[in-house]
Amino acid sequence: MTELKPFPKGFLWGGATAANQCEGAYDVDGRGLANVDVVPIGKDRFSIIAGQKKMFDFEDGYFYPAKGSIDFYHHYKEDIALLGEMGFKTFRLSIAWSRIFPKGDELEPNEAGLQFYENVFKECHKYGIEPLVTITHFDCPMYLIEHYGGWRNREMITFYDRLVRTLFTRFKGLVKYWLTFNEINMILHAPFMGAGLYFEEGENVDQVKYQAAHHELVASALATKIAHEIDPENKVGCMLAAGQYYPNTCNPNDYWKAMQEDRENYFFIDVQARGEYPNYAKKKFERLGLDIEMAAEDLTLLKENTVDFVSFSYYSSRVASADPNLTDTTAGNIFASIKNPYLESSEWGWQIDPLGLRITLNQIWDRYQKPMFIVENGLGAVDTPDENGYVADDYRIDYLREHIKTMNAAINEDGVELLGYTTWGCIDLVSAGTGEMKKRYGFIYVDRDNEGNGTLKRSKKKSFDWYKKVIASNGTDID
Ligand code: P53
Repeated sequence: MTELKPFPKGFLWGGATAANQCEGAYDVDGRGLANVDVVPIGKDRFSIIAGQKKMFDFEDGYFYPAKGSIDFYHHYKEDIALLGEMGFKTFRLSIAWSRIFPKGDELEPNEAGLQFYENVFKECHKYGIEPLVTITHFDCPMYLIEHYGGWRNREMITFYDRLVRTLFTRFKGLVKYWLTFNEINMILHAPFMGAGLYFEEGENVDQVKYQAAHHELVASALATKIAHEIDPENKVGCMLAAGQYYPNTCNPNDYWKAMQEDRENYFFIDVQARGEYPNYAKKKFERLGLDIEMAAEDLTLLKENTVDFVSFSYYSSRVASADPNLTDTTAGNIFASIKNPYLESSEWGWQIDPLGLRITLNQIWDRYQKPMFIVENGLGAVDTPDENGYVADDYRIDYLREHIKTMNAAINEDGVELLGYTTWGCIDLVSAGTGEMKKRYGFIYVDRDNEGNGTLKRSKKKSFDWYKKVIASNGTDID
């Protein structure tokens, strides 16, 4: 038996989801249309999420997986009961903005949307589960995109302000852990999905992205301020799609390239956790000829309202090379990376690197010295259920076990401060990258396929009982 030193007392074990990838019910109880609804599965998906192909509404001949998804909207009681059975201490979920403000610029919220989340949070507390709430996990009401241009427009800050005030007031006492923007660095890689950005022909894409990033960073600081004012118990975190870059060789040029790639991602967290634009970013804007418009009060707001903790997703490390002729990149990931010959890959070409998690934890800790929270980690794989819906997913258990080991070492051997761990897609849901249902991460199997067929029946996989034991032993028994 692998015996690990215990995790800290009160360590928040759990799992994570996002509204658009599990709720379905896209037009129920007054919900408005959002960017995440209109991204279909199939070959056009990437150009749409990248803001290159315009698709602002449903079109014939496409399948939109988020419309129905696993219908968490109508199954939440059953689903949370299963998470409770596993002994979850926390459950990460996100708010669909367009359930609360269907168009986004209304003055009054939609009560039915608020009621839904209130029911969900109360259900969590029944089982002693602390909700961890992502305020926006990629969603942006379509109305705000069509009429304001999404996050390129400074007015978005006002709408976000209204959203967060509404949430912090209504859910005071029910929610204490908040994340402002899921994978905020995704704005650079998938700008339509990440920030409702669509680019016109000939536009300076970097200018638009970094201007939108500034608006999100200000909105995030403002949310942190409001959260603390409304309830000093609130803890607000930022959220990074993490994964350290390794240099492809010890050639200093490769190291330099890796450092630059890392900075492109850490830039956001540097602002959110340290409260100011790093010099390397200011210099980069100068070099690129970007002119980021800022209001007089922005820099003070950023400085005075840094986050309480730093959260991140981790699936893999990445590799950078200064050699332009190296084209052997990993498949199926929004983050293109050179292939690492020392690592194995998942069925979707994501490379598996448990030690990379320890490295990433240490890098982030060294950089910020703020408590951390791993809010996504896991293996997307094809599961083959037997006639009872049971899946012997040893591959998933192996993946998680190896990551839990290095996470334990980071805490107990290196001394990093980690609040908790929520595995991605604790119940099977729609993939963000590909829109597939077939790419599963869960402890709970959901009977639904890529075309939307299936009974939606939930069943436990082998990993369900395994994770239950991990949590019950506070991570000491991971066999
Ligand atoms: P999927 C890559 C591509 C898209 C979203 O991804 C991503 C990443 C990984 O960094 O980010 C997160 O579903 C995201 C989740 C998503 C998860 O990774 O493509 O926060 O919404 O589902 C896994 O396998």
